[in-house]
Amino acid sequence: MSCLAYDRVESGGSVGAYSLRVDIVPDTKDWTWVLQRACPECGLDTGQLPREAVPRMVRDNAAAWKRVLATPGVRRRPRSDVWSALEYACHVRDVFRLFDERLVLMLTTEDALYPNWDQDETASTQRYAEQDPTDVARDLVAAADTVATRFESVFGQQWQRTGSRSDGATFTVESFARYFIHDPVHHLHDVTSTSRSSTPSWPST
Ligand code: NI
Ligand SMILES: [Zn+2]
Repeated sequence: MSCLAYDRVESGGSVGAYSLRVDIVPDTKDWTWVLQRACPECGLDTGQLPREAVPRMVRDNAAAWKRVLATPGVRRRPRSDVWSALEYACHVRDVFRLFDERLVLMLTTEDALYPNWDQDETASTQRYAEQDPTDVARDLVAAADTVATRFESVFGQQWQRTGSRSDGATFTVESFARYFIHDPVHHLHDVTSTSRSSTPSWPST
């Protein structure tokens, strides 16, 4: 599975305001382009979002995941190489936690450098597929509330504080907020889109 939060370092050039890598390889796909244009899959256009909308979007998204996790079949993978709804939900919960940690780092240190996170390794070592959907729903909602509250606390010049990934992609708190919200929105689309049974919308690795 590939995802915007993936940040293993690979060779790549940097162009443009967000250090977009253009010579991407499949398993290190860089999703910073979601800051530049609407996503053709989930439809979210992060550039059109008021930054103040992010906390409410996070909470709405978490509420939707809670509904998804209460339906039958959440452990079923549509294909062997596509995550189940449960696995996606675990990932989204961990994205909420990870981005809250990164936001704290940006708010408390100058030019923060994010520690690496390997989402596929996490999915494997944390045994996403074996987790309990009720526990995951509870923890996902709690993690969403934490990061939403953190974004609500951001004010004034804090929006311009910066952080960087190890691949050189650099964010302000504002672009980080836009970049962040695409991930849970996109994954909710992944698991609720009607085409899911036949066409995985997310590249696998
Ligand atoms: Ni993701
Ligand atoms: Zn998307």
